[in-house]
Amino acid sequence: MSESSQSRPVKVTVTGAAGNIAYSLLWRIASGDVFGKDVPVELALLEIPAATRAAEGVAMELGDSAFPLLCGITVTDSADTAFDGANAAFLVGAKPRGKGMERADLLAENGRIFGPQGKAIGEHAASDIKVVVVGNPANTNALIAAHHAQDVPAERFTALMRLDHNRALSQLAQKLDCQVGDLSRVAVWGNHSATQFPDLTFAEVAGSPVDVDQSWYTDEFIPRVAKRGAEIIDVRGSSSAASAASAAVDHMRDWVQGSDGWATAAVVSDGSYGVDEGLIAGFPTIARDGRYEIVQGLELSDFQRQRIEASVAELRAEREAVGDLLG
Ligand code: NAX
Repeated sequence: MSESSQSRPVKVTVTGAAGNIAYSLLWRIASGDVFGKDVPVELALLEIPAATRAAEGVAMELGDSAFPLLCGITVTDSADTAFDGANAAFLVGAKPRGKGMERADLLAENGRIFGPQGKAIGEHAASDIKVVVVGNPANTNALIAAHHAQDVPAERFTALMRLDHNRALSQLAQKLDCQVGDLSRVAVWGNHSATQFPDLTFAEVAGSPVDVDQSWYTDEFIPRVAKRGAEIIDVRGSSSAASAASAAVDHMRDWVQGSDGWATAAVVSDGSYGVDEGLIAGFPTIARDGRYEIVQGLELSDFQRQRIEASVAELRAEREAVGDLLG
């Protein structure tokens, strides 16, 4: 990490280490894509007991990849061990929605995972810990983890909305027939769910305002980005994994090394733009000096305010549903 000396390894915890996303993510971390090409990495892989053997297999393959920067791997089912001394954590493992499960049950089941993991982070992680929650419902899981991590500032807990951001960039680049790298000032507000608001109001292509017709924007672009996860499942036959891992790499790399302009991250709200203080919501952010800062001073239209409010209302309802875990 930027604040560590280059010879000291950064300690990184990944939960859900035997799962699909981790199978891409771990290789990117070990190759130096997140913390820098000259920063050694020590990995701690956390799994449930039934999957630790599979995680051992993942660790064997990581070893077989002979990464010069990878200087140690621990596989464990103990959160206390996994987060011991951690400088960064990717909380990927989560309880999937079972058949007939209500959203409130899903929230509660995941609360039972993210509460104890937050507590273990508070008790054992390094003082510079940075956490990104990937496991769904990511925003509220991050809220629960932050609540249980005593003495860790809430801004160290974030949730992944960079995949939504990247999906928005990709759709817009296809529409404008330009390169993703030509685009800037795109953001996704709210929850990592179908209520999210991918916002092109401030978007620029090669430094000039983006001009797209309103019906494409509201009837095609917004729903397509918001429901892209379901589209991938339909076409690929399983959920987004490599793209989610890649977005998690982008999220943590920018947090540690700084972003190139705007990037979307779900961070703890300071009350900006009418988003209730304390909720973990997607905002336009800029990462610098090891912090995600919410872009301030944007003038919002009624349309933007309504879209943001619809997603924030869902986050508020999720927070209420897990109220007993936040008491
Ligand atoms: P998998 O089911 O392939 O892997 C999940 C792994 O987590 C399993 O190996 C399981 O044993 C483990 N696990 C469960 N509970 C655990 C616990 N308490 N401690 C440690 N490990 C635990 O799922 P995968 O495809 O990797 O997806 C992981 C999560 O990411 C899911 O919740 C998924 O919904 C979420 N996603 C989030 C995205 C985002 O942008 N925020 C996009 C992709 C993905 O949908």
